[in-house]
Amino acid sequence: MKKIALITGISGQDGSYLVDLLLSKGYEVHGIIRRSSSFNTQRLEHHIQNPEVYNKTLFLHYGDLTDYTTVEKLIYRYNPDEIYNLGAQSHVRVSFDIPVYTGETVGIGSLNVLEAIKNYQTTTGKKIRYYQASSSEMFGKVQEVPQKETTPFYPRSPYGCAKVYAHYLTVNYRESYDIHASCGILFNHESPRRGETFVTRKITRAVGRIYQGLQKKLYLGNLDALRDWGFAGDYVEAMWMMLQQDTPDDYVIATGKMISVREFCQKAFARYNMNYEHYVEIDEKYYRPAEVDQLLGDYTKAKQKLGWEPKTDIDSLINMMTDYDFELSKRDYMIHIHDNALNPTGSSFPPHDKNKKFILES
Ligand code: NAP
Ligand code: G4F
Repeated sequence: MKKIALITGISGQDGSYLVDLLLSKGYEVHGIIRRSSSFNTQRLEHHIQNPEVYNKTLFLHYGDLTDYTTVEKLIYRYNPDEIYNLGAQSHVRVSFDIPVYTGETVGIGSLNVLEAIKNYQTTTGKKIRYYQASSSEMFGKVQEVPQKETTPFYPRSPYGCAKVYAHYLTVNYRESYDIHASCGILFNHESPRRGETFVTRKITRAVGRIYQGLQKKLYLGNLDALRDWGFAGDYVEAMWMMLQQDTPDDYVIATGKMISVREFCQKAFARYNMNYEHYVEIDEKYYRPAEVDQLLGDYTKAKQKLGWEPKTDIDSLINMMTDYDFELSKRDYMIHIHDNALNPTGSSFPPHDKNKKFILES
């Protein structure tokens, strides 16, 4: 029988890759999207435009994690076998600006889903398997290197603190109410679908735009931070694998290798024969009140118990993202030419100013 999955955060990077995976496995997929004044479903467009898929095996529902009734209503209406809780205000720097909202989506949002599952299981006797998107950001000021499932947490941001809360809630609901709930402690994972204010995508977008003359400089914060970066497409497979186990558990998902933001820049610019030192400048506004200096994951448990291993190394990831964004920058260039032709006085909105900082925040 066809399995049914419910995904929160379906319009995000991971949500979109997970949809690709679950549809390819024959699932019926339901996702919660937020009402927005502008489009927020671009990452799902390839499915939305497919009449064989949209509203046949993929269904989108308006809702919000902070609204308990959203989650409860969808669970009772669609009886999902699996719930993947990926929704979050997921930007660490922004969590310092909006700590309360971050706590509400990441922390209370997860509690809403767990409570709804508990109540559903109690009243119907049916079981739902739950995936919690835990984060390596919980390790924060790392207490050992590399980090594994038993490494103590030391979060360094409102986001990290909220993720720790959601992580322990998941463990507690598993132990208290016999819920098949697993936490994936995922280290940074990236892709051409990564949000453009996360550092990797900010860099790969800039490479193409600088090459096309659409941008002069790339302004970044701490270049010395070290991260264990993997490919999002590989990581959603691990999420699915966790929910196929007889016993729920928590797993670190990582590549076991880390490089600095500086080295990432060097590799991405070098892909198009450019020296990053000519283009990258520091803007202190991108520094964080407390930084996570390094993250390096040990995925031994996932390898042994799930049979999961990363398939994409850092060089392949950088090339994938840089090449994708290079093509995007060609499109940007054509739009720029077109706008200038339509309005040679340059008074168009938005203005194309080469000296303007391209991305405004984070
Ligand atoms: P993302 O691209 O930022 O996507 C976040 C998703 O959450 C979006 O669909 C967003 O909707 C949705 N969302 C935000 N607030 C919501 C709310 N109040 N109610 C319902 N949905 C809400 O994040 P991602 O990279 O895919 O990450 C997925 C999950 O894994 C997140 O929980 C993140 O914290 C966690 N995680 C990510 C990484 C990583 O490196 N990517 C590592 C560890 C853990 P909109 O599209 O409308 O904004
Ligand atoms: O790309 P980032 O913003 O990712 P960060 O903070 O590591 O968080 C991501 O990974 C977590 C897993 O560990 C997730 F839980 C979280 O949701 C998110 O997906 O920043 C990476 C590093 C940081 O040290 C930051 O200080 O890059 C440094 N950085 C330097 N300049 C910058 C910039 N980060 C951003 N976003 N923008 C900059 O201009």
